[in-house]
Amino acid sequence: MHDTNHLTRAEVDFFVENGYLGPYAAMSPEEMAPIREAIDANVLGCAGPNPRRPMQSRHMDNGSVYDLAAHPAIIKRIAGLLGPDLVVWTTNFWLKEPGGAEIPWHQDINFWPIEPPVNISAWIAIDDVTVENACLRIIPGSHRQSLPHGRAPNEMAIAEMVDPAAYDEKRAVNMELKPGEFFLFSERLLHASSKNTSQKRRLGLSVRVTVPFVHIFQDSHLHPGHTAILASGKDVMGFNRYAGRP
Ligand SMILES: O=C(O)CCC(=O)C(=O)O
Repeated sequence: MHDTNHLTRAEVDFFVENGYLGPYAAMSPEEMAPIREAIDANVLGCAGPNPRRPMQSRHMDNGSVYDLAAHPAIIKRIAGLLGPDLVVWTTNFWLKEPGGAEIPWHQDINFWPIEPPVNISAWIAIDDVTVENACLRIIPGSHRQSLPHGRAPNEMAIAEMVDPAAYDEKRAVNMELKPGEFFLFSERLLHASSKNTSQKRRLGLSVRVTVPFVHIFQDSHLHPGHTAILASGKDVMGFNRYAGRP
């Protein structure tokens, strides 16, 4: 039987060439609606496992977030790129209320506590995400090069960015997504999002997936007690700490 969650050779080639893939639907907007309600009630505005960053690691304390992070529509597709043994090493909500700040162009690996740098992220739309409420923007093919990052202006939502002379913003693609849709992207794909100038909130969840031979600097760089998810297959390396559904 054909499993629609596995990738075709053409999809694999597209990812290798462009550094991203999708969008795909993990679920319908109707199926996402009760999950959004649970996230609004039990995640946003509530303390989480990381005392410094309440939007991070909510797969550790919330079953709905764990289920999104380990969703077969995501994990099976990533298995088509990284193989069957897969580790969700972190999750992060990205909430942009009306007026929410710009996220400048960056490559995630510049910021991350993993070695070696192997990762595919899934960005899942919890809300309806359009150009109007500051969807993610990406530059196809930008993952083939690691770019230096410098200080970003204070009004931006992250502290470091790539020099605008290093890329051509005219090549940017807007990743508009319905609730429940997601796309995949490499740890080096250049991406950004504008200030939210609309009156509509924009909420998404990033799910970061790696493989068992990668060391995650859990206690020292994420937060004490951090646990990852062994989302598929097995870990014969034993470098990292896992927990099941909360
Ligand atoms: O949601 C955003 O605007 C930024 C997300 C992002 O930088 C990421 O998922 O790596």
